[in-house]
Amino acid sequence: MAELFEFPPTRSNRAKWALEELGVDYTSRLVSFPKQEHHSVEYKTIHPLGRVPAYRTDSYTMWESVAIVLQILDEYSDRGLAPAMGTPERAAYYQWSVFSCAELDPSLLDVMKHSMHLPEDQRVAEIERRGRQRFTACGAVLSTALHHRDYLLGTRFSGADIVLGYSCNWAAYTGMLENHPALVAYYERLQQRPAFQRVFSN
Ligand SMILES: N[C@@H](CCC(=O)N[C@@H](CS)C(=O)NCC(=O)O)C(=O)O
Repeated sequence: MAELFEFPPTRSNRAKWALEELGVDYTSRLVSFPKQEHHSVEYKTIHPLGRVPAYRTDSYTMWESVAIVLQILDEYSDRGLAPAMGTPERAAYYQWSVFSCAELDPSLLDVMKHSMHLPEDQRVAEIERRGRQRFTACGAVLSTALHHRDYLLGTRFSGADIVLGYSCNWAAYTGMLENHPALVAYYERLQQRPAFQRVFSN
């Protein structure tokens, strides 16, 4: 059976959401950060950097939250959460999925660390400021993309919404989502999904 190595509510929730949307039979393997299990020699045979998520099946082991989402949705392509290869919809699907982890996640991490998580004497106001600035620019781009659209690909929910939806959850936690009403409305739609509720209520 497939195994998800996770520590909610971190980025492992992206992979978990995809599994829950599809109803995949999987086993959750909790990797406790407080117990430093992610730094154990054993866990580093699963993820060499000691991070979550990681995903293991009978035939492969992989890590990187977005890559896991895209892989799982391709394995269940009949479920329609991943557009067909080579289509314009697939182009948008790749674009927004990579945009979320390459542009949004780093800015969210900077703001979270330098305004919330690091001890005060280690926080750098300039890093926080630049993170907020970068998120604001990305939020404006997303607001335009989502104008008159329920989801990134239009009326159809896809894996790109799982990837971005996790970033929205993170942005709400840092207090940055509320400056972008279109993103707030989009995130509210995602929160209605039973799979989202199963993942984020724990
Ligand atoms: N780009 C990676 C980031 C993975 C990552 O940094 N995960 C964090 C939790 S959100 C983690 O495991 N941190 C533990 C550590 O770095 O020690 C992904 O999206 O999977």
